[in-house]
Amino acid sequence: MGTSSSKVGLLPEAPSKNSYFSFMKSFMDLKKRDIDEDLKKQKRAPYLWSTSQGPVSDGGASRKRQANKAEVKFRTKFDPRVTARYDIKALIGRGSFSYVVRVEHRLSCQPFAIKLLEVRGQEGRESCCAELGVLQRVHHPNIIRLTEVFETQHRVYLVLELATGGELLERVIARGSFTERDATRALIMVSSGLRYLHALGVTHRDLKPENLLYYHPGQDSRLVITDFGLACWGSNWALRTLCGTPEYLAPEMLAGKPYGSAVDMWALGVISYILLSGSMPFDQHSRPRLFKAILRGSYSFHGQPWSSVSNQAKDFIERLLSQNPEQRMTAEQALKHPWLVTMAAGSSNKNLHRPISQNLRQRASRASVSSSRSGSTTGSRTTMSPRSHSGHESFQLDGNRLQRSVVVSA
Ligand code: PIT
Repeated sequence: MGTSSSKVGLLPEAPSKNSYFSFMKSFMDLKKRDIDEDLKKQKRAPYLWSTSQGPVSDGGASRKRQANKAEVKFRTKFDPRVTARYDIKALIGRGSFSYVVRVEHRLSCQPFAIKLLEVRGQEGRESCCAELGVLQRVHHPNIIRLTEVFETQHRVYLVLELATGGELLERVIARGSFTERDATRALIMVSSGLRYLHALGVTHRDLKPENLLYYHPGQDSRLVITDFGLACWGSNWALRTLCGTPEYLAPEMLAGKPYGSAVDMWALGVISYILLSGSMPFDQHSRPRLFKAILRGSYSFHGQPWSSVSNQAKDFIERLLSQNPEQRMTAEQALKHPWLVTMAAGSSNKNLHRPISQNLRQRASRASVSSSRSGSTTGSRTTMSPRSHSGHESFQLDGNRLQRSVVVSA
């Protein structure tokens, strides 16, 4: 296969009679816990992680040796047709089946990012086609832009615009001040991207702060939504697969109900909560407890800095963290919410930076302690992908107990 610009068929997820029973199970997926240590470190302490520097930035000799090994390894994975056009500069991110590298176009000297996807088996190819199918059709300033695609039998190379401004929360920490107005700026951009995606019929399904990148380091940078690895066509009630990052999963998805683009809006509510407080609305140690809290909708605005946050901002979050997806704000409605429309003009303009960054750092250090304990699933922010799953799983609250049920392939 050569350089490909071919359109990829859509892969709607509307359940057919049989496929209903073969929807993939997602949770407690041990395979996913085998994800390499680099990724675990990266995702467990995401708030203090520099995407642009990666784990090789802190200078220790053994780390440098490891980094060199990793560098040799990923370089060998690039097809000569890709390296003929692009000079591979550095590894900037790594997933279970993928690498993201910074490259330079040899002719124009322009920087880009290339996401290399390892395509294994039929399922791998299908999920890759879904990701590619979405990326090839989206054009919006708040969505990462795909410029070129190369395909080989076992790999796909997505050439993407290079976002160098860092992750959303890294920037919050790096700033000296952070106000509600700053939060609304970021949330308007994410909501605009979501409004566009949802109007096209695309649900992202893995919206979280790590997937929101600033295009450049300047104050006026746009924010772009990245990582369409779980994105799919089918926005309303057509989807059943349980996948995403535990802390951001919507209750209807956990409950195994058919769901739609409202799951992205729930995730936006979680992100808004984090952005204004540096803490998670649902922050239980074990997954059963976490899921129980989400299914109950038990979160609060207690602790710092919530007493300094406006009621309008809290109302915005409440309307996103609504248990009933039909009552949850859509992206269109979020953009019309008075808090976003006025860009928090009615709030006190207090600098919330200190409590937010304190909470973010505390959480990051708790996560790194728990990640060093073997066998712990605490704080795992790893995306759960439907790729290796063979059944449909859901969770129900039965009194105080969380019941898990799995429907495996018929
Ligand atoms: C950048 C910089 C960076 C990461 C990315 C792009 C990743 C982008 C991406 C990842 C996906 C996807 C689409 C885009 O489906 O640090 O410019 O999984």
